[in-house]
Parts: sequence; C-alpha cells; structure tokens
Amino acid sequence: MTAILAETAPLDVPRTVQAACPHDCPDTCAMRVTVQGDKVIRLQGDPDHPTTNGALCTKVSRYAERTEHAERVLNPLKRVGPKGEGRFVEVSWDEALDDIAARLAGIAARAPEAILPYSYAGTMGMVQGEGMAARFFNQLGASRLDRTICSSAGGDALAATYGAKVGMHVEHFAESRLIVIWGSNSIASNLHFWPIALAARRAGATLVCIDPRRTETAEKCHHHLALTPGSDGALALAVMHELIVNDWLDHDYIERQVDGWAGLRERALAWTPERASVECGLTAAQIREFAQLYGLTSPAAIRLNYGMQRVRGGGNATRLIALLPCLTGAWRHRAGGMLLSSGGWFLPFRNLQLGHPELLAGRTPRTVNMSTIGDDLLRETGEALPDGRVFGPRIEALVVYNSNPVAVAPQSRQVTSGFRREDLFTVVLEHFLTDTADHADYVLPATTQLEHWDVHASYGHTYLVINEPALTPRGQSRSNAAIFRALAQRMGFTDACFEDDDEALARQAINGPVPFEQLREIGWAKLPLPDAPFADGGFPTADGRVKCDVPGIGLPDYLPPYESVRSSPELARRFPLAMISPPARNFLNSTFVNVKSLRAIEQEPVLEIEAADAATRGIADGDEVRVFNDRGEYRCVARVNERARPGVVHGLGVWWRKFGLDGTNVNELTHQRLTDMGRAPSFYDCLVEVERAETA
Ligand SMILES: Nc1nc2c(c(=O)[nH]1)N[C@H]1C(S)=C(S)[C@@H](COP(=O)(O)OP(=O)(O)OC[C@H]3O[C@@H](n4cnc5c(=O)[nH]c(N)nc54)[C@H](O)[C@@H]3O)O[C@H]1N2
Ligand SMILES: Nc1nc2c(c(=O)[nH]1)N[C@H]1C(S)=C(S)[C@@H](COP(=O)(O)OP(=O)(O)OC[C@H]3O[C@@H](n4cnc5c(=O)[nH]c(N)nc54)[C@H](O)[C@@H]3O)O[C@H]1N2
Ligand SMILES: [Mo]
Repeated sequence: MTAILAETAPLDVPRTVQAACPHDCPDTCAMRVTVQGDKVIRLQGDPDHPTTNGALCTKVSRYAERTEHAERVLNPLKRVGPKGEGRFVEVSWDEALDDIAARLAGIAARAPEAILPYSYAGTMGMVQGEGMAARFFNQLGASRLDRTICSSAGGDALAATYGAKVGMHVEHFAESRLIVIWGSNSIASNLHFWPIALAARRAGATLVCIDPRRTETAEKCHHHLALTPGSDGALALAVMHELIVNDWLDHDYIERQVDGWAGLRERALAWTPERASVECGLTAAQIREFAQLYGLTSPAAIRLNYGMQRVRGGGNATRLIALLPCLTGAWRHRAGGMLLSSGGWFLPFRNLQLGHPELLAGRTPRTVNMSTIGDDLLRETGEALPDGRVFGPRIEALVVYNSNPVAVAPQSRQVTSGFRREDLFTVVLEHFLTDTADHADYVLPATTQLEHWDVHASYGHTYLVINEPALTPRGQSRSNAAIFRALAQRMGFTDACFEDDDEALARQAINGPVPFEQLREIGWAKLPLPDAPFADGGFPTADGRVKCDVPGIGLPDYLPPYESVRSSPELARRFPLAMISPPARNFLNSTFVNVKSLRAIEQEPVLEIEAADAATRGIADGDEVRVFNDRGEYRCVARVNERARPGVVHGLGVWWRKFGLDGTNVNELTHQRLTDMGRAPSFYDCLVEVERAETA
C-alpha cells in the first residue's frame, strides 16, 4: 500500500530513493537520492550504511552533474564520418535497432562467433551489467569475453590459495594493531577504508604502506616501503624467511590449516632479506624491520589491492602475500588476516543462472580475452595463436557496453588500429562520446544509475546494496537491459526470459540474505557471515585447508617483471625507467574525465618523476615531456616531486585520448603480455624513456 502511494505521489513532493554507487570501486556506497519534480535536489551517502557512513567521494557526490551533463548522448546516433572521428547523425530507435539487428543476424547466420560483446564494470550492477546482455549473447552463440582487465590475476591467486575471493570484514580493521596497506592507495581508490584505518591508528595501531609511489596514503602511514614495481613476491618471500628464522610462526595453525608448507618453507629459506633487497630496491634492514613488525604484532591485517598484481608475477605475488596471515595465525582474530576482495562471499546469494546459460543449447563458443583486444581485432580467420590454438573467425562485430576499451586497453596503437577497421561493425552503448564511442557505427544512449534499477554486490565490503530509479530516463535513453531486450525482440528471440523487465531482473538477481521488499526498504543488507571467518580454518577449498602447493601450478615463486632494469637489461639500456600508471584520484578509470570540475582538479595528464631522474634529462617541473618506448609515445606534463622514487615514473590515470595533449594517453606505452595467472594485463610492468618535448 505505501509503495503504491509513493509511486503515485505528486512529482513536486520531495521523495527519497535508496541507491547504490555503480562504479568499479571496492566501496560500493549506499546512497540516498532526494528528488523533487524529476530533479535531484540532494544526493548523499547513506548515513546508516556502516561503511558508507554518510560520505561520498568527490566524484560521486557530483553524480547528478554527470547525469544532467550537457554533452550526454540522449538519442541513438549513426556514424557519418570516418571511424574515430566521432561524427554522427541522430536516428530513431527503430532505425537503429532494425539496422543493428539486421547486421548482427547476417553475421550470426554465417559465424555467430564473429560477434563479440565487450564490457566491463562501467556499472558493477547485476542487472545493467551482464543481466540481459548475457541472455542475448548466449542465444546468439556469440564469442564469449574473458573479463580479465582488472583483477583476474589476484582473483585466480586467491581462488587457488583460499578457494575463493574472500577475506576479512572491512569494519574489523578498526581493531587491528598493525595494518599493511599493500599495493593500494586507499585515500584515492578505497576512500571508505581510510577512516577505518585512522580509527585503528588512533587506538595505537601501526600503519605500513607498500607501494613504489609515495601516495597521499603512504605519506600518512608510519612506514612506507617504496619497492620497485613487480617485486612484491620477493618481499613476501623474505618476510617468510624472517618468520621462519625467528620462529614467529603459528605452528598449530599451520599444522591444522595449511597444505604444502614444507615445500614453500624450503623455498622461502633461500630468500634472505639481502637477496630480496636487490630485487625490491629496499635495504635489507627495511625488510627485516617490516618482517619483525608483522611477525610480532597481533592482530595484524593486510589490505591488499589490485595495484600490485598488474605485473608479470602478480598472481604468484598475491598467493605469497595471502599465505602470510596463515603462517602467523593472524586469521584467529577477527581483526587479523587480509582482504583483497570480498566478492566471493556473495556467490551463495547471487543467481548464477541470471544470464540463462542454457540458451547456449550445447554450443561452446570460443573465448576472446578483453586484455588482448588490440591484437585480436587485427587477427584473420583461422590464424594460429602464440599458444597453439587457432583463432576462429575474424571479429566482424563488436557490441561495447560499460567499458571504454579505446582508452583503457593496453597498447593503444593496436587497439585503435582495430577499432578503425572499416569492415568492423561496432555498436557502443554509452552515456557520452568516449574515445570508444567515437569509433562506433551506432551509439545507443544508455541510462545512468539514477534512471534505472540495479542490485550490487561489493568487492570491498559484505553488504548487498539496491538501486531504485530516482529519475525518469533523460532524452531517449534506455537501460542496457532494455536495449538488449529490444534487440532480442528485433532478432526474433522468443524465449520468455527476454520479456523480463528490469525490476524482474533485479528480483531474480539475488537470493537473500533478506527478502527483496526488505532490501528496498533499508537499501542494503549485511551478508550473514561469521565474524572471524577462518579462526578455525574452514577456507572455501575442497577440504577447508589453505593451499601453498596447488595441483597443476605448484608452489608460488617470485617471477621478475617482463620489463625491468634487472630482468631485461638490454631493453633497459634504451628505456631505463619503470612506469606505473595508477588511478588519478578524481577519475574512475576513464570515467569522469569529461566532467569539467573534476578534470580541473587533475589539470592535465602528468608524469611524476624524481628530481635526479628529471635533472639528468634536463626536465624541469611543468615541462611538457615525451614518454616513449618501442610501442608508442605519450605527451604529458612532468611533475618533478617526491612521490616518485629513483628509476620509477608514474603516468597517472586513464585520460580520454581526445583530452590528452596530442590525442594519446598512457596506454600508448603499455603492452599486451599477460600475467602469470588470470590472463590479465601487466599494465605496471613497462619500461619507458622520457625527454623534454620539443617546443614547436
Ligand atoms: N579514485 C579512483 N578510485 C578507484 C579507481 C580509480 O580509477 N580512481 N579505480 C577503481 C578500480 S577499477 C580498482 S580495480 C580499484 C583498485 O585499483 P588499484 O589499481 O588497485 O588502485 P589502488 O588501490 O590505488 O592501488 C594502486 C596502487 O598500487 C601501486 N602499485 C603499482 N605497482 C605496484 C607494485 O608493483 N607493487 C605494489 N606494492 N604497489 C604497486 C600504485 O602506485 C598505487 O598507489 O580502485 C577503484 N577505485
Ligand atoms: N594504463 C592503465 N590502464 C588501465 C588501468 C590502469 O591502472 N592503468 N586500470 C585498468 C582497470 S583496473 C580497469 S577496471 C579498466 C577499466 O576500464 P572500463 O571498465 O572500461 O572502465 P571506464 O574507463 O570507467 O569506462 C566505463 C564506461 O562505462 C560507461 N558506463 C557506466 N555506466 C554505464 C551504464 O549503465 N550503461 C552503459 N552502457 N555504459 C555505462 C561509462 O560512461 C564509461 O565510459 O581499465 C584498466 N586500464
Ligand atoms: Mo579495476
């Protein structure tokens, strides 16, 4: 009754809607949106939701500005100029859908695998993510996409070690005595973790940050270990060495809960701090001091993030780090252990059949890795792949949603050449004319989070969060699910599942932990999980024990980077600087780059470089520089500062190419070689050289 009243209440009476931040961020905030007359008058973090705690980041507090942005795509667009130029005319939905359906049907009749969906986490929602889209592509028999661009190295490593992507409850870090923030810049990209770490610090905890960059987070910790990129595995092995030789091990916990320690123990004994110091660019004393702190402080907690796994050995390093709290028995305490991702905790509450895999009807289409889209768009039918497989049909059509691959995928030269193929039929569902949309044959206007239904899991906390539409869709925009529904109808797909509307999808997406109506009322629900999940073992492996030695892959080891001064000295003679490209604080990957107020804070694409590295190259703060290697070059502005350590430079954030200094961004320089596990890109495993740009 109350729900009906609310829906029919006059538009000018303010009403509040429970929402969820849709972005790819561990925080997945619960939001309250107050609307009057179909306008947002207030958007705030839900004060009752424990981790959001009433606060939103700078970016998302401007979400209404993004939704009402003057440059939003509000009508279907059809390309008129050459690919990449971004010239379009408005067309009707009927014209766009009829033409797209005809083109896709034509290709599907010959080779359905020549059609490739390309999507990632522009929204993390279960409905507007793969909900209806997966049904559509399953029915079509299109190629499947291996969604590896962010977290699959660390994710697969956790699955191999613990059995799933599970970890501590984030709230419990407040009670830790030692917090190790490892490969993570909490203040920039996991903001709601930071007040929890501060609460621990006020209560006397020590904070350590392990990051090549002196980030805004690192400078606020008690200790900062500025190791060289990709050397975390060596550091973890040396910490193990110290735990063993000083006997800071919990033998009882190891005995009962850890498999394969004897082999790993032997390996770790070869990793003295002296040996690791050469790999890590730290002193042996720094490593000993850290190991002692870790070995002797209880409860000790590690907040690992994905920054450290974007290198060749990222999977192995994650395995080694994930084993540390098992060796010290830190898991016995609710404030001990580690958290990389909480995503696995949601699996029992998610409907894993939401995408109706049975529509494949026995077909097993090939899989294309999103991280090698640059190479794969340029491949011919039947081409032999480096791993011995055969490519299958050339990609003839791409349907892109929730992603901006032209900006975010590695090795841009290849990526843009692929997207510029005149024989490639590209459809992009978007809010804005991104670099990717500029390459589309059709751009279809998608709704934003304020205009559609969704339900969200999180990878940084353990609450399910709901999102109800607050506004009517702007212009002619439609939700992703609605667009795939309409395409399915045009293609003549008759399965009843193609009739489910967005609210029905939201209801189907989850199975508890509270009834859907209750979720709507409160906005979020905590998963029913034990407080200290592994105090007595019970890891989600087959036998409940942690794995050092994994069948088929063996023991974890340190794998040096593909590209570094130590591992590739020949290459380093020409390109002596290691470049990482972590997030810019005011962007979210490439999202928000077009929001002027946020771009104004970031100012321009920058490369941080240390004073001596700059001086030997005649580079002064504020100079325009050319960053280059054999793969490409990137123009940006040098910031000579103490955030960079010698030998390492930072190309911050994923700028839209068209906002860059000469239409490039940092991915001109990155490569498509994959990580040791998870088939992920090694964005932060990249050598470059820098010089002052010639001033014209
Ligand atoms: N503001 C903002 N927030 C974001 C994002 C964003 O773009 N902007 N991105 C979101 C996404 S997609 C993700 S996946 C998450 C997590 O995204 P991540 O990419 O994990 O980002 P951070 O947590 O900031 O961790 C990156 C940190 O790792 C450091 N790092 C780089 N290489 C190494 C290394 O070899 N070893 C170690 N120890 N550290 C290294 C970087 O200097 C950086 O400070 O954040 C999300 N949150
Ligand atoms: N060099 C370098 N490259 C990187 C990284 C790095 O650290 N360094 N980070 C990597 C990481 S961690 C990630 S996760 C990837 C991220 O790569 P992407 O997942 O491509 O993320 P975004 O760049 O944020 O682009 C998401 C797009 O989705 C759109 N979108 C949002 N919501 C919706 C919706 O409801 N419907 C539709 N149709 N569209 C929507 C947004 O407008 C935006 O353009 O980038 C990777 N690339
Ligand atoms: Mo990511």
